[in-house]
Amino acid sequence: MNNTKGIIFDLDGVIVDTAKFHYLAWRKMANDLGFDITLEQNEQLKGVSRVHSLQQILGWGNKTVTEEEFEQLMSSKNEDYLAKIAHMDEGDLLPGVKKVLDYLTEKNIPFALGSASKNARPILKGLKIEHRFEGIVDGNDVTKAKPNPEVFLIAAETLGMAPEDCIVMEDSVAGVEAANLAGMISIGIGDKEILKEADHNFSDFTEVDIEFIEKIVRK
Ligand code: B16
Ligand code: MG
Repeated sequence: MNNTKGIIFDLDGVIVDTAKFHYLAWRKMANDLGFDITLEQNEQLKGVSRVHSLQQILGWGNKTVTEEEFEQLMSSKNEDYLAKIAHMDEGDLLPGVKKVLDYLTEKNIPFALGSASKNARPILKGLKIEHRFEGIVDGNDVTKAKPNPEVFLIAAETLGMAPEDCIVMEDSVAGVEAANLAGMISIGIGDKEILKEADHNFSDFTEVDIEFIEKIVRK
């Protein structure tokens, strides 16, 4: 039996800085429709599924579109986003992430992915870390988006761990809420003021030291 807890990583904004590319792609779409979205508004889109992000953005711009146009906007935003992240490789891991993943692997501490993104697998492949996750749960595997805890509960199953034995690393308000609702330990990566509901906070992974990980994974 494993005597450590498990870790569930969010992807965008935690392992890799794709958040800025989501923003640029949504912003371009909004601009094409005749309005703009701010960085503050973008905070509310982090961790939020593609469908819900578009609904939210169209609401901000007071735009109504047909179902067909909605699908078209989602797919052109995604194409634009994929073009922006096409050349990602190991060098795009956010600072400090590799050190933590290496430590977890060395100590046999299991970890999984719990991401809202439907593009998670190709991104992990590009980063060359796909094989290191015990389980990968992404936007293709869930029916309910964050802040619903479904993605993290399935990720806990892939780890064979009870929710209270899982620690979630998240950069979004919706994701921290999902982790808390799942009964997991939540760690906010990013602005402490924004992620104030998290159990622990760090600005980024360079601040997360090995002693902290050692302590928090202990059962
Ligand atoms: P996609 P995460 C989330 O990923 C992003 O934070 C969010 O901005 C994005 O809209 C969502 O994935 C869906 O992404 O369009 O690639 O399916 O942070 O949960 O890893
Ligand atoms: Mg995220």
